[in-house]
Parts: sequence; C-alpha cells; structure tokens
Amino acid sequence: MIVEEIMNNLEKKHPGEIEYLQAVREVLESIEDVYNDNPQFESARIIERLIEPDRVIIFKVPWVDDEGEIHINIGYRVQFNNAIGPYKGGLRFHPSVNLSILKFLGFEQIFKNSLTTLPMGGAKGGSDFNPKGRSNSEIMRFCQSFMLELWKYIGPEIDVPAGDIGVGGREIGYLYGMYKRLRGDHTGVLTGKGINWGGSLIRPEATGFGCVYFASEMLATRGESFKGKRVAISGFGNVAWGAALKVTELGGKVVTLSGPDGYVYDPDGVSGKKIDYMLELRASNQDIVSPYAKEFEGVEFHPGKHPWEVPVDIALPCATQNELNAEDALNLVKNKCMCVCEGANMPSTPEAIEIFQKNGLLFAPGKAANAGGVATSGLEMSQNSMKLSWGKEEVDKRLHEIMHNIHEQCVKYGKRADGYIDYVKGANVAGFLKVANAMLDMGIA
Ligand code: NDP
Ligand code: 2IT
Repeated sequence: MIVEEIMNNLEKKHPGEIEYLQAVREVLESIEDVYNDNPQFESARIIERLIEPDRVIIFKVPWVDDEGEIHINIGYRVQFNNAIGPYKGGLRFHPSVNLSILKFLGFEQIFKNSLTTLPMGGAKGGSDFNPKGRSNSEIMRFCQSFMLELWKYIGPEIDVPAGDIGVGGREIGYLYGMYKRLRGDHTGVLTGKGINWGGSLIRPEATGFGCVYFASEMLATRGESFKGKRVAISGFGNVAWGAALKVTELGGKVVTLSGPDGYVYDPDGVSGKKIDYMLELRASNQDIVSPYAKEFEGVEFHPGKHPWEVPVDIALPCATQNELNAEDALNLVKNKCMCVCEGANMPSTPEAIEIFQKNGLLFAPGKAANAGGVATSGLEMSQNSMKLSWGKEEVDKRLHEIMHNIHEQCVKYGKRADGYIDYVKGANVAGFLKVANAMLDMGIA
C-alpha cells in the first residue's frame, strides 16, 4: 500500500469530503507498516474494500412545525462495515451534518467498535435537522418522520443506531416508539433506551466515564492520577456531563465548559448541582453555554474563544470534530498540560496531534478514549438478547475492564522504542487487525 496513491484516488472520487479524507488518511498512515509487512492484506485489497462504505442510505424527512409550516431535511445512514458484527453507531442531528461528516464518523466507528472487543460493525447516521429552539412536539414529529424511512434498513441483527450530537434519551424514545409501531415488535433495535423499556444503567454516563477511565490509565503510566488536577472540558452535552461527573468523583477540578458561543471558566470547579445544571442547559435546546455564567457566581464567560487557553493539567475535548487546532495545542503545551484525552470524535486537528506527540504529551484519540459509549451500547444489546438487566456495579465494572483492555491494546501496538506510547497508532493498528482478519476469513464478500 502506498498511502499517497490511495489518498489521491479517494480524493478524486470524493472531492471536498474533508472530514472523511482526514479520518482515512490518519488510519492509513498508522497502519502502513503492519499492512505492508502482511502481504495477504494487499492481495485481498483489504484497504480499498475497507475505506468505502458498504452502502449509504439517503432519504427525505418532511415534517410539520408547530405553526403548520412544512420543513424538509435530509436523513442518512452510512453502513460502513459489518465484518465483525451488525452495523452499530450513533445518529447525529445537527445543521452541520453532511455525507463527509457521517462517512468520517462511520469509518472511525469500525475501529472503535473493534477495540471494544464486542461484536459490532461500524455505521453512523443522522440529519441536518437543527433541534435549536424546537419544541418537544416538533422534535417528536421529526423523529417519527425520520424513523418512517429508516426502519426498513435496521434491526437488532442488522444495524443498531444510538445517540450522538443532538440525539439523547428523548430522541431515542421518539425514534423507538415509531419503530415499535411500524414493526409491531419490541426488540433491542436502538441503544440508549430508557431504563424501563430495555435501556442499560450507566449508558448515559458511559462515554464520559469511559474517557476518564482511559485518561486514568494513561496518567498511571507516568505515576499520575486525576487527584488535585485542573481539567478543561469542552462542550456541555452528554459526553462532557459524564466526564465532569467522573473527574470530580476522582478528585479533579473541572474548570471549563464550552459551547458554540464560547467557553465558561469556573475557578471553583464544575461540581455538584452545577453538573446537574448542564443537563438543564442541554435540554433547553438553546445551544449556548453562556447562561451557566449568569447562573453561578464567580464564573467568567469568554465569547467566541476556545477553553484551551486556560492553564490546566488535563484536557478533555468533548464537543465536536476539529475543535482543537494547532494554536490551541501550542497553548496547552505552553501551559504544561500533561494529558489530552478525546471524549469527542476527532476533536483535534492533525496539526494539533503532531504538536502533542512532538512535545511528549499523553494523547489519546477518540476512537480509543470515547469507546466506552458504544461499548456500553454493546452491553445494552447483550442484556436485551438475554432479556435481563445488570445492576449499575456490573455494567460499570465491565466498562472499566473494557477501557483497561483498550488501553492495553494501544500500548501493545503503539509503544515506541523510547517508551513513548503512540495511542493513535496503537488504536488504529489494533482496531484494524481484527476487522482485516475477519474480512480475510470471509473471502471477497
Ligand atoms: P451533545 O449533543 O449532548 O453535545 C454536543 C456538544 O458539542 C454541545 O455542547 C454542542 O453544542 C457542541 N457542538 C456540536 N457541534 C458543534 C460545533 N459545530 N461547534 C461547537 N460546538 C459544537 O452530544 P454528545 O455529548 O453526545 O457528543 C459530543 C461528542 O462526543 C461528539 O463528537 C460525538 O460524536 C462524541 N461521542 C458521543 C458519544 C455518545 O454516546 N453520545 C459516544 C462517543 C463519542 P451545540 O449542539 O449547542 O452546537
Ligand atoms: O460515536 C459514538 O461512538 C457514539 N455516538 C455512540 C454509538 C453507539 O452506538 O452507542
């Protein structure tokens, strides 16, 4: 495999799909050596088969707002690869959603799901629907119209969607209600379900918890922990919330949260009822973080700025892709940040990652560090299949073990001769090998 050759062809076929091309390039560069050392991959054209999705479903989503006006959004499901299990991955509702973003997310999901050790393939979907300012009934009607098309293509052994940006427990409820009505059965087709109708304990917290468990493993390689550390978190959604809860529990202090409007700096720490307030803020559908600064004393709001300029020991980007650039990375390095662990998918730009690695920071990519969310979705699927529910401790213990195991896989394939752990390489190689070998076993199918 020659990375430039493959990338040139891909760019010609999919011009302008920036995020997708960025995600593919990162994986190809990481696995190049392993790939070329194993000629069976090349002869089966594994990479060419892996970088194109199995299929992309695109559909129209018409819906009526509270004033009786008709809106038309686009719905997508990218079923990327199901070599090791049914397609699995979230749904994103955000005005920025397009095919490139969903292809990047679906592609990343293949490796992430492989790392969890659970049998799940990679997929992603969503819509350019903007939930901002929409009422509950509008969100319900949108979700129902979305499912009216999507249900034909999913199923508990086929494709199991879940939440992502703009899709949380409420949306999963509306989507599931429509699916159940259309199919007339009650199966585990979505994850992130409510606890009384097939959901798993800890699933809402799982991505943030898993990210902090992973960061703890990273810190432990240098004899460090969260205790007494200052932590910057970006975003104020589901992942940021779970991360804030766990950091605080482990004795760290979360000093920032952010939104598209800027970031808040809370020198006293985001803890207790302030963490609960994050849920209110998110549910308000306003899409801004600034009300936090009005609600609590001593909090500064910095409009239009990224939180990475605040001096911290640990950074957990939990908002969205490419939200941490080279300038942000240099700020973190200057302020002696020791660890950057991605709760979001691909939040750091390639330039930022290079700066972290050159300066010897602990850096973990989202596909390893945020795998706790989908891993717990996998545990939800297991419980649905068994028609049993595990207690909180049981799920949390399994989540902990999975994150520990992912860390070990990253060390196995990412440790350099000088002892530095390249978590990007480790995660990509470990995730790739399992899927590639499964594809080899199954022939050209
Ligand atoms: P939420 O919708 O709960 O929160 C997303 C947060 O990111 C909000 O603060 C949101 O603000 C902000 N955000 C979204 N788009 C932008 C943008 N273009 N510019 C600035 N801020 C933005 O989503 P989640 O917490 O679930 O997801 C956060 C990240 O974590 C995403 O990258 C997602 O892919 C990833 N992830 C989520 C998992 C899950 O289980 N939920 C699992 C693994 C990864 P706003 O919406 O107001 O713009
Ligand atoms: O990016 C992700 O891993 C998710 N949004 C969670 C996917 C899932 O199926 O739980």
